[in-house]
Amino acid sequence: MALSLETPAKEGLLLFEKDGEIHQKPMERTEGGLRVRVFVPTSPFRYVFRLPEGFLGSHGLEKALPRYDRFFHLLAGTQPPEWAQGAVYYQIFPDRFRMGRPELAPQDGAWRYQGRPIRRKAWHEPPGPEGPWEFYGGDLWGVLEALPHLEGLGVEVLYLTPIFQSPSSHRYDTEDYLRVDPHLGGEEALEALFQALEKRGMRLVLDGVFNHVGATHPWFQRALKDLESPERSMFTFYPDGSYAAFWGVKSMPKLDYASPLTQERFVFGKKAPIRYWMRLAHGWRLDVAHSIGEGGTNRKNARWLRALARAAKEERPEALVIGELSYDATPTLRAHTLDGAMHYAGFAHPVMAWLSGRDVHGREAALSAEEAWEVLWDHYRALPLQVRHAMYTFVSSHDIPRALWRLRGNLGLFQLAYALLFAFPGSPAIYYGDEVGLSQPNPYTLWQGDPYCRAPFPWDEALWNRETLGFLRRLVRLKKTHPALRRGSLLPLKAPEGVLAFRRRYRGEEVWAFFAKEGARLRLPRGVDLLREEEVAGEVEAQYLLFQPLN
Ligand code: ARE
Repeated sequence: MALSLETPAKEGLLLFEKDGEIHQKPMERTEGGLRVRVFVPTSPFRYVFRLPEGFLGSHGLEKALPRYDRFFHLLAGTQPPEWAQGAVYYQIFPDRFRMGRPELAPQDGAWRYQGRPIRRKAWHEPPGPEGPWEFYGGDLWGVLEALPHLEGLGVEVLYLTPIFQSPSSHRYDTEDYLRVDPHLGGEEALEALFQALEKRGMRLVLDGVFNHVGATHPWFQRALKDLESPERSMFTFYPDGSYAAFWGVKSMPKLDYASPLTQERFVFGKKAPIRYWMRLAHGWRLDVAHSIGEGGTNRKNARWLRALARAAKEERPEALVIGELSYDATPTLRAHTLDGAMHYAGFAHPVMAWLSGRDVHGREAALSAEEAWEVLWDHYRALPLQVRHAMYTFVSSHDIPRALWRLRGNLGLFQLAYALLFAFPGSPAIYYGDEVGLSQPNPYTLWQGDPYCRAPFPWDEALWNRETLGFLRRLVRLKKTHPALRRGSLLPLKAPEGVLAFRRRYRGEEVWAFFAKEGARLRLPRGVDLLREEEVAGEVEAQYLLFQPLN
């Protein structure tokens, strides 16, 4: 493959690791930079450039040969699909987005979940503490109906939290992987939605809950009741009769991937859901990916993530498989596993801790702009090159409190958060409702995401914040029309204290981004304020600014 580097340097060497040795290859001078062709024998392939002024690796120029974890890290073969590079997502929690067919909604008390009857709520009621028991009746027909709204916003990929048959309203405790929940409209609705998305060139990413099953799943029921059943091997039972489960939650027994039956049913078999549904979806977000197989950044975890990703790609070569990696995602992604991950530790957490002064649980977490930047920059550099633009980045999700609420309704800061999201490398995700200013119903003292961040989408347009909607539309458009924002590399930018700033660059196009919680005075050359679409130069007061220098 060809590696090139934009540099005025006249000569340079490529140094790369192979069979435990560092090999070198001279680079050729071409217009605009240096270039070298190299056979990539191993994956990951680690390399640095030797330039007259020093060694250039993922952490910038260094005087001495850097440590391996500061080499550029390339994964041969696992390229995230082209469509996922910097794509704009929209996340939907199906029970709460839109009711297309009211007759499909579960009736009050229709069944019992963990011994208690489920509840039917009216669309305008705020979610209460009974989260998983509360059903609003959103369905996939509703999502289909809402496509004009989503197209208007400009989003390209829909990510739906689980849609397969489950007894709870979040549907993370699957009862039947091969059945789209009838209350969501069943397979017929999924098929209709998929066709409609394809027609518009949009994509669909589903939530793959393959770390655990629901306790009501027949496989688990058999394992529990019949010690001789083959299903017994799929789970881990302890001598006292208890069993391994997601976070000790009994309704979510954890799958044991050492079992050939688990492997067959979730990875290799034709009916493994990850394969089976590739007919009606373009990709997967793997739930609790950091824990699949065996938790932690170890080989067993990496092995099964890799196998799952391969299974999806065997059915659909253009499939995307990203993971929910709740903590540092970089070691797992460097181990040649997935196309990307939900960027909690390297984006959502530091950004929101900086802007709100609190961590995701509401504890005091006073990060400065400089400290927040250090976290972002550190994670970015540690990511393999290919996955950087496929990272699922966000500020709100179905598991954490909504950004607007964390920022106490401060619209300026909320817009800053979203502007930063769209300016940063990755695939930005809008959590349903954020675009119209949906917040949380509970008082600020009760610091909780789930279930309060899952309020129904307000379809009464009188409740919408039009300014926020217009603002997000502009951000989406900028991401889609500026290659520097979509595909560009990330570079630091000097700025006054308290300002988080960086540059993005792609083939000659450059965008500068500035973010200051308290606002700041910036000195700029002549250029364009991309959000306000006006020329600026000299001193500018701003809380956030996406700026394109003119030369
Ligand atoms: C339910 C109730 C909760 C209650 C909980 C425990 O709703 O109020 O506290 O039970 O009894 C799903 C449902 C949840 C449900 C849960 C358990 O959506 O509503 O909670 O099942 O039944 C960590 C994990 C990460 C996980 C998050 C939630 O590492 O894998 O916590 N996320 C996935 C999904 C969830 C889903 C499940 C896992 C289970 O996205 O929606 O929950 O299938 C910081 C923290 C991390 C945390 C991360 C993200 O980084 O340090 O610990 O991740 O934020 O929140």
